[in-house]
Amino acid sequence: MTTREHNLTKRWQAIDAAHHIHPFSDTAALNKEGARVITHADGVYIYDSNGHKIIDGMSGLWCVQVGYGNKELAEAGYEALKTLPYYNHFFKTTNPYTAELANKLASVLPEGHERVLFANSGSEANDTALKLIRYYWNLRAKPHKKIHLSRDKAYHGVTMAAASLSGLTPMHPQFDLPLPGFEKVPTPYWFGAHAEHGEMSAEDLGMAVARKLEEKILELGADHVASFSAEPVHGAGGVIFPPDGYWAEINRICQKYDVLLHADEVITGFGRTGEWFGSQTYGIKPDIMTMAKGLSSGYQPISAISLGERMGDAIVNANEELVHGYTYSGHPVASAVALKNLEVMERDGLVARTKSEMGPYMQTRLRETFKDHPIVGEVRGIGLIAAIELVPDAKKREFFLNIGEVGTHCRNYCFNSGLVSRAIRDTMVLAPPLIISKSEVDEIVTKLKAAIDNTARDYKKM
Ligand code: PXG
Repeated sequence: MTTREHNLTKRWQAIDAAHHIHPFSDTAALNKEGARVITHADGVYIYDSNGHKIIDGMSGLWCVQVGYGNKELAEAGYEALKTLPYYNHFFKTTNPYTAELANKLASVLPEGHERVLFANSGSEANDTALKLIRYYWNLRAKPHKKIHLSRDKAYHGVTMAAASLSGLTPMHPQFDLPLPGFEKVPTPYWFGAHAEHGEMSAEDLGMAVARKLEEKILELGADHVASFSAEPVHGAGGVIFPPDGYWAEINRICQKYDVLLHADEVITGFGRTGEWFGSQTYGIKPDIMTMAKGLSSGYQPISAISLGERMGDAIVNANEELVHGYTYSGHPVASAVALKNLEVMERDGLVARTKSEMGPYMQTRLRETFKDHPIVGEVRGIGLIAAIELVPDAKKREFFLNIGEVGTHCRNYCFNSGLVSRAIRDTMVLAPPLIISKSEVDEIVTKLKAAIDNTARDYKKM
C-alpha cells in the first residue's frame, strides 16, 4: 500500500464514519474498525483502496450477473443519460427504453406473464405486489381475503410490508413488526429439520411442510387468505432448496383454496438457477412475480412486478385508474441499462451456460472438494448458487452451539485471503457472477477450502 493509498483510505473511512449510517450494521462497532473502501471492479473481481484484489463469490449482493465493468451496459446508460435522462409514465406517456424493456422481459418471463410494472428495489416490488394482491381481491368482490402468508426464514426486503412478509425474526422487534395480517408457515429446510422431525427423507419433509400451508389456510379460513409468498430458493435465509414434489404440492394447495401465489424471484431470477426464473426450474405457477437485482445486473436500481393472466386481466380491465406508481417507475436510464443487460445475457447464452456448463462445474468441484471434510455437513446447490453447511461433526445434522460464530470466523478467513463469501448462520454461501470462468471457479474453491480448513483447525481450540 502506498502512502497516498493509505491517506485516502483514512480520509474516506473518517468521513464515512462521521456521516454515513450503513445498512444492517452496528454503526459504533463498524466506525471503530473503519469500513473497507471498494474503489473499482472488473469481471469477477472487486478492488479496495489499499490495492487488494478480491474475487467476488457473491455477485455483490447476488446481483451482478454479467460481472463488473461491462462497457455495453455502461454505454447504454450513458446514451440514455444524454438522450432522455428522466421522464415519467404518469401522464399518458412512455419512452422507448421502458417500452422495449417491458417487451423483452415478457419474452423471457414464464408463460402467461405478459404484463409488468416497474419499481426501484426488491422491497418496493414486494410492497407493490402486496398492494396489487389486495386490489385484485377487492376487484373480485372478496375484500375479506386480506391475510398474507409467507415462510419462516424468508427474506423479502425491508419496507414495512416487505419486512412483515419476511420470516427472519431478528428483522422485526426494532420496528414493532410484523404488521397485522401477516402470518408464517414453516419451510422445508431438510438439513436443519432433524431435531423437530427426526429421520425423514427430504421429499417426505417437503410434503409434510407443504401440508402445513394447507392446515394454516384451513385454520384461518380460505375466505381470509389473500396470498402465499415465497422465494423459489431461499437466498438470505440460508440458500435452502425445495425438496422434489414440494412446489407441485404448493401449486395444488394455492389453486384449491384460491390463494394467489407470489414468487419472489429477486435472487432466483435472471439465470441464477439455470433457467431465466426459479419458477421455471421448479415448475412453480405464480400469479405474480417480483424481480430486481439481476434485472440490471445491479448496474442501476430497478425492479419489476410481473402479472400472470388472471391478475393482469383483472387490473387492466378494471376500467379505473390504478392509484399507484413511483416518480422513478421505469426510469429511462435504468430501463436502458436493464434492456442491454437482458440483450447481453441472451446473446452470450449466460442462462444456458449456467445450466449446462458453469453450474455443473461449480457444483461438482464443491462436492468433490468437501466430500469428506470433518466440518462440512452438506454441500447443496443448483446452477450458480450453493451452500456449504459447517457443523461440529460432519456425520450429524447438528449445529454449533453458538450459532454464527464459526461461520463469521470462516468468512473472515475468506475475506482476508481475497474471496467474498457470505456466512448465513454457519452456512457458507456462494452466488458468483454468471460470466465466471472455470479457472475463476477453481480460485474460489481453493480459497474457500483453505478458509474452511483453517476454521476447522481453530474450531478445535474455540
Ligand atoms: N426479495 C429477496 C428474495 C431478496 O433477496 C429483497 C427481496 C429486497 O430487495 P432490495 O432491493 O430492496 O434489497 C431481497 C434482497 C444478504 C442480502 O445479505 C440480501 C438482500 C439484500 C441485502 C442483503 O444476503 N436481498
